Amino acid sequence: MSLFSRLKEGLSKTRSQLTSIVGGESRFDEQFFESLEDALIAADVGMELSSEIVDDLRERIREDGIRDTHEAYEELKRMLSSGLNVVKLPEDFPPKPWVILVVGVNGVGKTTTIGKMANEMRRKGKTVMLGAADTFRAGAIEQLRIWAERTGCDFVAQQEGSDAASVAFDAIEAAKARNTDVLILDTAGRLHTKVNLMNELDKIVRVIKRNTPHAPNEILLVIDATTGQNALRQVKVFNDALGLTGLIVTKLDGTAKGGVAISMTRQFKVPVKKIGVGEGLEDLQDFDPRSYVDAMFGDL
Ligand SMILES: Nc1nc2c(ncn2[C@@H]2O[C@H](COP(=O)(O)OP(=O)(O)O)[C@@H](O)[C@H]2O)c(=O)[nH]1
Ligand SMILES: [Mg+2]
Repeated sequence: MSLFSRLKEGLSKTRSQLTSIVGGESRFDEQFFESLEDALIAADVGMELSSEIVDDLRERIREDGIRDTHEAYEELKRMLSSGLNVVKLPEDFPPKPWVILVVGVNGVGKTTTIGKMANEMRRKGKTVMLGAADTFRAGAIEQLRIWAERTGCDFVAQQEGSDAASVAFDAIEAAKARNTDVLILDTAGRLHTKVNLMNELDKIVRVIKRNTPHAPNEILLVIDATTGQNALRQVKVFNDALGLTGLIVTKLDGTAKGGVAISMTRQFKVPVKKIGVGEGLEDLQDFDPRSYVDAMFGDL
């Protein structure tokens, strides 16, 4: 399957919800705009942003003399994708090691996404090390070890309950010693309190920086698309605490809420760099706004 068809399949629920709400409107009147706004809200674009987008569209329609629902829908897609930037993870990783810290609440898909990213980088011929800085549960360490084996990566871990920053330190030292291209660090999504978690993550960042001033090169927050608008809250909390370089939106397969990728980028100016469209090794893609918007909206 091509990347676009996989994306299209992933976003099919969002798309069919959107087109079924808007598609019934053949007349080009107030009702059309109301349906459109409802559809955007249902797809999780967010209340405020949805009404802003529809207002912008009305204005554009007036200026350009657009006269039917199909043309208006195409214009909407153009507007949305031009407002989003393409920001990819770099293909080359000087200076070594390129350190990626992956953060996010429990169950969003951090460890799985790390496996997928590692797979992609290995395919491009990079040497990759995975560091198990989620020391909260033994299961989490084991899960990452399995991904390291599957993808042919080096693996660094300590025992369950050990200091996460110390694992990060060990891993970065090992990556330097082996001249590894990329080090990806997994982290916990839940500790006894949220304050504990943010302190732990902050400590990991400080320990990495002190050891290797150019690192961490990326701090990526993983967001589960099915979470709904609470995702925005997560972006705010992690971004305020750590200063994110990018977002990864997972579980876009089988959710009707693909709009979350749009509302997050608009609100926080933190780019979506990768999207997850399934549980398999290959189910990770770059975020390309035009393809994303096309797959999400389809044709009316
Ligand atoms: N459908 C789907 N499931 C995913 C995706 N990414 C992760 N998952 C699943 O989400 C669950 C939690 O993933 P995990 O990586 O353990 O999350 P973590 O707690 O953030 O490390 C697992 O069952 C994964 O297979 C995705 O893109 N699509
Ligand atoms: Mg995990």
